[in-house]
Amino acid sequence: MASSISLVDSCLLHRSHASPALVHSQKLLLCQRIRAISLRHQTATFSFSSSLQAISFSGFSSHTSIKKDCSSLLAVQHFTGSLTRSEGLRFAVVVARFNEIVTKLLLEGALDTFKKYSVKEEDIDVVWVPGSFEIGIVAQKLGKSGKYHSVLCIGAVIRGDTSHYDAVANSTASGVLSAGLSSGVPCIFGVLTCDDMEQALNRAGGKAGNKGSEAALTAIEMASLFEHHLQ
Ligand code: INI
Repeated sequence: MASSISLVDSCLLHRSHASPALVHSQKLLLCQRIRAISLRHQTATFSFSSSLQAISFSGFSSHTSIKKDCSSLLAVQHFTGSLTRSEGLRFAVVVARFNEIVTKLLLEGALDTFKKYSVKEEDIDVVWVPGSFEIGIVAQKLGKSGKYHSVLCIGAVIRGDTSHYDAVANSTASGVLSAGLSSGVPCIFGVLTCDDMEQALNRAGGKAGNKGSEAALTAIEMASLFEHHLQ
C-alpha cells in the first residue's frame, strides 16, 4: 500500500511547477486514490464476518503531509450494519399467500438464513396476508409496534394471465417503501415480480438462488445498522 501511495505522491511532486489550481485538483485526485487504496487495505484487514467499524486511516502516519492535505476527506467515517451482531435483533416476516408455492420457498430461504446468522427462532414472527397488495399496511403496523428491528416482506407477483399484475406490483412496492418511511423501521422488499411461474421458481431456490434468503441478509444488515449505528 505504501509503495502505491509513494508512486502517486511522486507523480504529484514532479508536477509541482504546475499552476496552484492544477496542483489542487491533483491533490484531490490523490486523496481519492488514497481513500480507494485505504478502503481496499481495510477490506483485507477486517474479515467479512467482523462488524465493520468506523474506518480511520491511521495507517498513513508516515505520510504526514498527505494526511494534513487530505484531513477533510480522511476524517470521513463509514458505517455499515453487521451480519454477525444479530443477538437481540427481532424480525417480523410478512408473507403473502397468493402464489403460495413460491412464497413458501422464499420464506424457507429467509428462515434458513436467519438461522445461519444466529437469529433466534423466538426473535422471529411470521404474519400471513392474502396477497402482496396487503403486505404494506401490515408491514407498517408491525413497524410501528416498536417490537421489531426490521420487517421482511415476502410475496410473488407473477404476470401470467392476470391483467392487474402492474397494479399489484407497483402498489406492493410503494406499500413496502411507505411502511418503512412512515414507521422508521427498515421494511425489506422480498417480493418477486416475474413474467411467469418458471422465472419465479428459479428465484425461489432454483437456478437464480433464493431471493427470500437474500432479503433476510438485507434485513439483518439494516436492523444492525439502525440498532448499532443510527440510534
Ligand atoms: N397477489 C400476489 O401476491 N401476486 C399476484 O401475482 C397477484 N395477482 O397477479 O393477481 C396478486 N393479487 C392479489 C392481490 O395481492 C390482493 O390480494 C387482492 O387484489 C385483494 O386486495
